[in-house]
Amino acid sequence: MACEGKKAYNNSGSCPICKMDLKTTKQDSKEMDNNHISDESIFNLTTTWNTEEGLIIHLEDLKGKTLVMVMIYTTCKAACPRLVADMRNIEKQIPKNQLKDLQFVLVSIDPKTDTPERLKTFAKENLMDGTHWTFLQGTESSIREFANVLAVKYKQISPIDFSHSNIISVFNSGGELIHQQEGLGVDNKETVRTIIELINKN
Ligand SMILES: [Cu+2]
Repeated sequence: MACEGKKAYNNSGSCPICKMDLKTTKQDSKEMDNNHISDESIFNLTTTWNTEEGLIIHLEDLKGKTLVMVMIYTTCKAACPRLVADMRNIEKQIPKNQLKDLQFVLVSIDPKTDTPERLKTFAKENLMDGTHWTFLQGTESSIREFANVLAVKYKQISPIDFSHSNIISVFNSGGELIHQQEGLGVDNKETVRTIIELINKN
């Protein structure tokens, strides 16, 4: 509630100072906090992405869920199969009833090969076609921009191969980077603990 001045009150009635009738304000402050995106949020990236389901989305569309993200390419024979296994290993340790508050996101670094169709096939082959899995195809520049935020480095080293960092990143529901694990088959206790903590906080 607000009167003509700048003060706002939780109750209806009249302003105890100026005695004017209070009017309902458009939005209460709690609601405004929920809509706020901090400067550090990946939701500030305005690029568009194609999902494996053929939808066009902004990263902001992922808002509201804890995010576990990794950058891969589907034809990788070396590191990516192990990164995918690591993602599934993390998934296994999350209580089933909490998976709805979580989104696992795999961003391709090879948008030429990894079309939405190709990503869909890859998702099915790897039993990652549940609704809590999302695969994204971007453009060369949107992928590079996203990688920079994650401090992921990658480089095309042959027509079919890339060298790349092996990093799994955890974001809170506001799109802020909270935790990263680097390496393949590393101890993921801390990652799982962080994810569950973020889900419970949300
Ligand atoms: Cu790889």
